[in-house]
Amino acid sequence: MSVQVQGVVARGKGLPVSLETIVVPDPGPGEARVRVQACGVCHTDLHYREGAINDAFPFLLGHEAAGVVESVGPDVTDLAVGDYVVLNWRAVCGTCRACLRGRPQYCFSTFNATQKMTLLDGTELSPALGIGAFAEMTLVAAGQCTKVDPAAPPEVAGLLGCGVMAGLGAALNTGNVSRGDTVAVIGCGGVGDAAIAGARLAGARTIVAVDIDDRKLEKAKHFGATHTVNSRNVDAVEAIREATGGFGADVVIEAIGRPETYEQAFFARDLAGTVVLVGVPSPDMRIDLPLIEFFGRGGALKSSWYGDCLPSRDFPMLVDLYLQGRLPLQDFVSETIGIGDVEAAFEKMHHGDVLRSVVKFDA
Ligand code: PAD
Ligand code: ZN
Repeated sequence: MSVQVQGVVARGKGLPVSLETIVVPDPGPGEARVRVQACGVCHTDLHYREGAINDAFPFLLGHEAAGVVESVGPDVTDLAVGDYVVLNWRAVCGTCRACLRGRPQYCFSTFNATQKMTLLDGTELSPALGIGAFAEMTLVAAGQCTKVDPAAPPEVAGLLGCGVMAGLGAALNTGNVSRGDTVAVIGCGGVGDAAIAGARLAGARTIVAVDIDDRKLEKAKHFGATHTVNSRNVDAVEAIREATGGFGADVVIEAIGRPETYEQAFFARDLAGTVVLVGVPSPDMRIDLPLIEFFGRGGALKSSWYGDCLPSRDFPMLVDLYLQGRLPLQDFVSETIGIGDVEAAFEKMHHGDVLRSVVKFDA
């Protein structure tokens, strides 16, 4: 039997989101239906609402979530009703060219639910990142459910489903930050602060946080920044060089997704250093840099999709670090809100008032 629940829908470019009744089908083969307990508000949801990802409106937003498996499709064996899971948007296929070469973190053919959730009139919804978890119940591919220790509360564990994992992984996996490295992180929202926390976990020696909002820089120190730079007042590239013996950082992580900050990242790294772009640009953005600088500076220019994470490997491990007090995931949660408060949360995110607003559902 399909179920009807409330969900947060973006109906058109730039329109405020609305709370709508959505129809969630019974799980078919390879699918699972999950009772969502908490779902964080990520900047990517706002990108969807603004039409910056694609035009497949209406979207069912929300993708950073934890919950409990409510039912599973007939052939699903590795997941059971009642399992506590974090939802992921990288259910790897095991058979694409990336998976076959032993690089499943790049899987080019990840699984989502086959059936569509719909509005009451039958209009098919596009779930954000194949999840759609600003809803009391959502339908996903079984592989999108990663079991973690239920001792971690859902508003905390769910954050690993997107932004915090993206930031941690940008440092740990894509940037391969190692003990003794110097690191700079440009943009200290949830993603950037997670990159800072990741750099600290990896043993970075210097961690420079760059933002245009002093409140964000204060928070960044808490996650491990050793230096802070307000790039509204000073030149970010100069300041990063100054903090790194005049050379630039070994790894610079851009966590905004804008050409001007990418350019800062490009010039703020040491020779043979690495730039990691984890911020998501919009399709109209362009960058114009002298090609000789690409050659002359050497090193690596990388993008980080989802922190190059493997959910089955990384989520349980990071939850364990959290439970041991070694990763302050709880400090990313600025507030818990109701399902009707997502539009207001976008507004707060826009004004820099929060790291993460997390929608909590009644148990
Ligand atoms: P956020 O809005 O919470 O944080 C952005 C931060 O950047 C804020 O602290 C701003 O003050 C700061 N900022 C804005 N403009 C500037 C500037 N010119 N110079 C310095 N700082 C500035 O967003 P978020 O942390 O949730 O997400 C950040 C990006 O990461 C965003 O583009 C999002 O879509 C992307 C993302 N990527 C992945 C991935 O897999 N690559 C996953 C999740 C999110
Ligand atoms: Zn996200």
